[in-house]
Amino acid sequence: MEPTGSPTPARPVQVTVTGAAGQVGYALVFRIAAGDLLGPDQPVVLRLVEIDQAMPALEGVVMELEDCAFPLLSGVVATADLDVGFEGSSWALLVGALPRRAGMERSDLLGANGAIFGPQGRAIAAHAAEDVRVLVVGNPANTNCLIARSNAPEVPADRWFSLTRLDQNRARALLAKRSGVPVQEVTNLAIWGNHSTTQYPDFANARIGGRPATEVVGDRAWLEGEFTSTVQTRGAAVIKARGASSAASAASAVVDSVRSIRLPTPEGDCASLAVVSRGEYGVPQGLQFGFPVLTDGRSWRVAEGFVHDDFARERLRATAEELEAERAAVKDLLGPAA
Ligand code: NAX
Repeated sequence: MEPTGSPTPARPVQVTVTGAAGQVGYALVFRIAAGDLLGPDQPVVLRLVEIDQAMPALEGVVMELEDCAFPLLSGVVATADLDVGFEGSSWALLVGALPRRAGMERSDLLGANGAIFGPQGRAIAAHAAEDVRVLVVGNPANTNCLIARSNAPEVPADRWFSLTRLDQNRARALLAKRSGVPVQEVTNLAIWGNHSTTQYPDFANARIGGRPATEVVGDRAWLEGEFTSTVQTRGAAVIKARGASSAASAASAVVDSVRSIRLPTPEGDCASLAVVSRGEYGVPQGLQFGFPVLTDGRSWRVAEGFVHDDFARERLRATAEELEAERAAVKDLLGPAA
């Protein structure tokens, strides 16, 4: 007989991570297994997806996961088969992608990655759990997400997200450092548009200690110039310094993103996520676009009331134009839900 008063253990949630043997994957899966993603009481089964060539390395990751003896890790599935990888998945974190190689044009990169994300979208629609939510990390993340979503018309459009949280975290940290305040005092910081150098880190609507960031910083030229370009090019700066692209900070941003989707947004703040545009703020419909998002933990909406001056409007126009060009470049890969 069960001892009385013992809580019923929660059923494990299936979490899929593609590209799990890569450097973001390696920084991410241990945090998920430790309970950072879904909380300290929620057991998980990790479904790790890789390409055939990376399966031996993935086996090593699995060994290390076992060697951590995580109490919340109910099981690990390592596979190169998408149908198995997405079976019953409630969270699909699409990290795996092809890196840009020397001589590759951006359109080649879009095409090569698009060929990965169409089949993944179809496999998610066919095999994932009814409540599946998808977060795309692999670059070009917004357009890869659009490709996957458009190939999965059975999965509602509001279940698809791509990562702009790393940019938001970078921007918040930079403003906190400049102002000499703890990072949690920097709130309401939206990243608009594409996860690329055209993104707009919206300092004008951000707050520091509850006051407008523009007032606290008191240096508009720095905000429009050095601040904006530092956020936009931070990824390249990390590569230059480390000899490899952001990994631990990217994994941390994935954890933050999922938490910001499944937990209510704190009062006066917003989550930065790229979501399907329904035309908010004049953004072309159907793009996967970085917006400030508010959620109650079940459904989300784009935050209203962000004010844009000419500088901001021009930034939004440029990043929307880039995403429209990306959408045009992959039009042959888009599915029926585009
Ligand atoms: P790595 O090259 O270290 O790892 C990528 C992994 O994906 C490899 O193990 C590879 O075998 C696997 N892979 C390739 N094709 C696959 C497929 N079809 N199915 C399953 N797995 C596949 O890259 P890493 O540094 O981990 O970065 C992963 C992706 O995240 C890249 O596209 C990168 O550009 C992107 N990033 C996006 C960020 C964002 O903010 N949106 C920030 C971090 C990161 O740079």
